[in-house]
Amino acid sequence: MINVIGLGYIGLPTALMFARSGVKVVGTDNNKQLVNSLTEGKLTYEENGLEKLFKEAQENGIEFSTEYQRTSTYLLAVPTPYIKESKKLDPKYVISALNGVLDVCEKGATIIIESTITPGTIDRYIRPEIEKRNLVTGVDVHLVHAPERIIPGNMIYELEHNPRTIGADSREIGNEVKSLYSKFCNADIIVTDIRSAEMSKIVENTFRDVNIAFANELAKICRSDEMDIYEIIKIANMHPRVNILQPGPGVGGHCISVDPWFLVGDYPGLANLILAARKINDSMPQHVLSRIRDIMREHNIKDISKVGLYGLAYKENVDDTRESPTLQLLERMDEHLAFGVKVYDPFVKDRIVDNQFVNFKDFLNEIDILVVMVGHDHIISNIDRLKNKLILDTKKVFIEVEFSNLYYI
Ligand code: SAJ
Repeated sequence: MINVIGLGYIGLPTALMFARSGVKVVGTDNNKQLVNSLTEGKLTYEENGLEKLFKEAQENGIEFSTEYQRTSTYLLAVPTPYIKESKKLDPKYVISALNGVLDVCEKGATIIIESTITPGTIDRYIRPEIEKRNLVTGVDVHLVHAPERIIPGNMIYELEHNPRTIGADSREIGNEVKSLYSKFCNADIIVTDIRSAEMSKIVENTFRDVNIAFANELAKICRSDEMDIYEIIKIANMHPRVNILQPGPGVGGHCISVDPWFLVGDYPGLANLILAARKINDSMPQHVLSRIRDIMREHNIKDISKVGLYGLAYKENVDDTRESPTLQLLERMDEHLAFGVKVYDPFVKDRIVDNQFVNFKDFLNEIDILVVMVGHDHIISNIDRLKNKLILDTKKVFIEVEFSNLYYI
């Protein structure tokens, strides 16, 4: 039996995949409400294919509980937030989950940590907790780091098809965990040491952040000198060894906008390019504000409440708003006492910010400038309703010919 600790964005689908593949699974979370709703068969967030997977896992007897279970295999998928001031990872949830496990686990149990952690976290924070109890790693418990790689919006497919990394102290345990994941993962699974697994996860997300920053910096350069960034990226990408990503209103989500900070926090003075990239991506909401100002000036619009931000999620077709560029932008506006901008997102039904609309028609009726912050399919399919708006399309979801009043970042 596997006890999966933490039933959020990663823990839940992973627990369901194991259950579907025939492994006995108990999912544990200290959020009673979450456990109750899962037990009643209600999902807590939307994701492609999650409903179907949930049903199949239920048919295979998955259970949910607030209690840690006594067993030989644990999977920890709890949050690893970062401390804003120091930019370092805060391991408090992993430590508390680990202690919960150590209270009940069988001798020789394997504890797999899926949560993203910085290089050295297991040595610095996890092993000492085990030693405090006079337990010996490799005898009383085995530690494994198996970082997740799935992308919101395509999680279920990627759980099955993405290659994985297993970091373990011994090859034997690494191979055991590899065969466990092979029950649902059809791609290559590489077994390595724990520090390499920790570092490679952070490196993957940092690679993407740096590359998005490059696209964003180019967008600013092109804007300043009236060049078409999209045309330039299209041409440059025809080179067989060039692959520039897309500029946008900023980088959100709990991974790419967070993980590079761990390297900055842990290696000050060394992580220079990484820090610069973070700063560029964090400056994009401000750049969008400047673009809104340009458009307001050009059209003599003085009232910010005539501006509507479309999209609160951090990217297209998901309801996840963590670190979203729209929230970053609203924060900037708040700092400058600029209130009244309207907001709408078809995926975000709860009101989480001021002036948030739940009805698209009402939202459109109130605004003159529509700022597309997120390229949900919904906005593309509603293109006909936008003809009389000024549009700032920060994600390039619309092409020039469709509107006369279309602006890009
Ligand atoms: N973005 C751009 N331009 C691009 C691509 C993305 O501005 O060309 C923005 C998105 O709009 C979004 C942000 O970057 O705001 C991040 O989105 P994403 O789709 O690039 O990635 P995430 O955060 O959803 O998921 C990432 C993935 N990591 C990599 O691609 C290296 C995923 O595989 C990881 O599992 C996930 O982080 C994680 O949990 O670590």
